[in-house]
Amino acid sequence: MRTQVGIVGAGPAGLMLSHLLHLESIESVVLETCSRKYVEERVRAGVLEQGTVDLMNDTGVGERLKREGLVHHGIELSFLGARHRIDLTELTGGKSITVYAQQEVVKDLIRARLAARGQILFDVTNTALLDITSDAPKIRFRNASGEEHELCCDFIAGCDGFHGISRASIPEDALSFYDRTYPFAWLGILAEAAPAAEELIYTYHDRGFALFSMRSPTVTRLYLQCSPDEDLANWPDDRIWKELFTRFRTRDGWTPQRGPILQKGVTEMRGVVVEPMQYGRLFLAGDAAHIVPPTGAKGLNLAVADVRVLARALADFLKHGRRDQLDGYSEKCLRRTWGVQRFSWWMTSMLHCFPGEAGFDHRRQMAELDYVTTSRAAMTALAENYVGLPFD
Ligand code: FAS
Ligand code: PHB
Repeated sequence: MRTQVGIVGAGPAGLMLSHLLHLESIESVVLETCSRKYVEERVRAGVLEQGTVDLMNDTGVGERLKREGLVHHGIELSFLGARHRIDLTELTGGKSITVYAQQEVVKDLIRARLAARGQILFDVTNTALLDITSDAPKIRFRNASGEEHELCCDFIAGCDGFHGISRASIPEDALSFYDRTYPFAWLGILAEAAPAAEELIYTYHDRGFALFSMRSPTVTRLYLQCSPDEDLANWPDDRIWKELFTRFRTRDGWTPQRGPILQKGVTEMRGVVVEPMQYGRLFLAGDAAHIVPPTGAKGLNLAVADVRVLARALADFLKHGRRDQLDGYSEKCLRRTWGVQRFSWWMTSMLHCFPGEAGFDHRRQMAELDYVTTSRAAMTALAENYVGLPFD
């Protein structure tokens, strides 16, 4: 088999890259270890930055997003029993976020690629990258029928997430690994319950952080801070709801609506960046190169930002023979990545209870929340990061 760009992973990064390359008339093949059903049902992110929404609309995959996405012009910060609105749109001169589940983005991109006769091979196993420092790298894999294949490429994009094989295919001494593990995790649920508020609510409570989000007019998405090694078996539905009501209740008595829990999961809170994001003809994008704590709603959006840069760089080389954008890929993506890490760290540090840091840090957090809900300058800084810094 042969293609111009071999892409490992059919998550947001891999699929968006394949779509953007197609628009540049560049061939790609996407290899995915899971089934189509699995990747289209995997519950993960929920918030799209303005730039991600614009890219989907500008490249012809935003139809359903326009119909079903929930456009939000603000978020709320809740602490000491009161909620404070941050007017994202007013503070950023018209930008907004859109609540639209990651699996819906994945479905839209898969549908668009298959409609354009793109190649996505699901259920592949034994993927291995070969000759990545040569001009003819290869991907060896076993297809769904168990047949061994070798895909000869001009370039390989490692879009296989944090636990994939791409980053692991780079010699350890060629990479710098930066890692911050937070002393807590998020227990997330999807509940069949009409959202009891219009916008997302990020809550600081002395029992721990909680987040109110949503997926549709009938499905609420909720998270609560828990210990990093939490066992879901210790969280029956009643305990989850009791804890959520305690953390969210404001002086006016507001709490989320209760309903049957459709899905539960624990997400670790970690910030990781590997440098550089390229090695020979292998380019890393998305979670394969970095992960961010979900407090800033950035993981999916950063993956899209990476592949927007990578698609342009690959097109410039493969169509015009110009190599400078490829050579500058990692530096350009790392600038945005570290800016997003900073914001995600700031949101996480402001809103979570850190074990053993009750005194000084608790009062510092109260001062931070007071400042960001009373200073226009501080609100603007939050808003411009939350809607997404402009693509440069
Ligand atoms: P992905 O992990 O999405 O996709 C990688 C793909 O590669 C997967 O489909 C995988 O099956 C495939 N793959 C792996 N190894 C392979 C191999 N050897 N061969 C072929 N294919 C292989 N972000 C937010 O902004 N908000 C959230 O609330 C949020 N919640 C999250 C919850 C969980 C449980 C997790 C794990 C992440 C969450 N994230 C969240 C972050 C998440 O949205 C990621 O940032 C996003 O999925 C990144 O997209 P990709 O880089 O495409 O990686
Ligand atoms: C979500 O809706 O899943 C969500 C929203 C905001 C976040 C993280 C997750 O910061």
